Amino acid sequence: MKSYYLLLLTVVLSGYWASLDGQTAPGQGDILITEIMANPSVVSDANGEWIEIRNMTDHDLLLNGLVLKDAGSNHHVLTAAGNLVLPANGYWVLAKNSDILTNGGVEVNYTCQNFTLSNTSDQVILTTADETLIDQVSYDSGWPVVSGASMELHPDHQTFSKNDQSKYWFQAQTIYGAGDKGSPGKPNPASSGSDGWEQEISMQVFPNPSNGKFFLEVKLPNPQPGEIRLINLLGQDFLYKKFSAEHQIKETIEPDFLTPGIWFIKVISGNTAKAVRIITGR
Ligand SMILES: [Ca+2]
Ligand SMILES: [Ca+2]
Repeated sequence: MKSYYLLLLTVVLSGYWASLDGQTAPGQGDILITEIMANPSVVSDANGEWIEIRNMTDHDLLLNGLVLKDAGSNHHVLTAAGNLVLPANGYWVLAKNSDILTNGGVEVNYTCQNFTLSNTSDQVILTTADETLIDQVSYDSGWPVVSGASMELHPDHQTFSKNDQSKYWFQAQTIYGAGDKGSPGKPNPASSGSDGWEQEISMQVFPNPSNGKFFLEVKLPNPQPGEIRLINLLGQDFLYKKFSAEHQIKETIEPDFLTPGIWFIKVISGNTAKAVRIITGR
């Protein structure tokens, strides 16, 4: 009987040590920066900024000693008395304020003071202790940084190099905690990509209703090539015109097929889309 327990203890202990051995230090691309909340709205930036990272490997990663920094003066070494373990395929949220009652309702895995995120342009750089790059993201005003919503890296484009490009980042659409939008510590929803940046498109249609001739004015803060589409109540979608990357688009819309009733004008530019309902009374 005694030898049975000894055997059991040996098995349990060896499993324990094996799992410690299984935690390795990350290399390039093993961890990706997948979400950034630079401009919270329900709480102050000092209380509500956070970063989400994801373990892209199927083994646990040890984060002790890693460096989180920007191209300026922000520089933080991840430190703890024990092991900082980012689980296999798991997510972590790093934030300045880990108090869920005052940080906008975010569950934080690691508190990282002295790291701030600009609302216009900044860098998030994660390296090993010896400065080997694990991942970095550098954003500027061409990225979807808006008040009250994080930027989410699209789930289909989560690679070391793709997250360097603004076109794979989207304004979050799902509400968390106290009311801001994002998915801290959770997979980024694919749906974010369908109507990201919507708030930033300004679109005017006049007169509306009209006898069939509409004037359209669109302002795009982040100009990218796109198209104007007309959609009827059955959801049938007609390409009306393509446009090149410009800040302002002015069009007169008067196609033959615009029969009396309700239609939608939809403007799609890069990852941005906006639709307006129009009524023709001809
Ligand atoms: Ca990157
Ligand atoms: Ca997320």
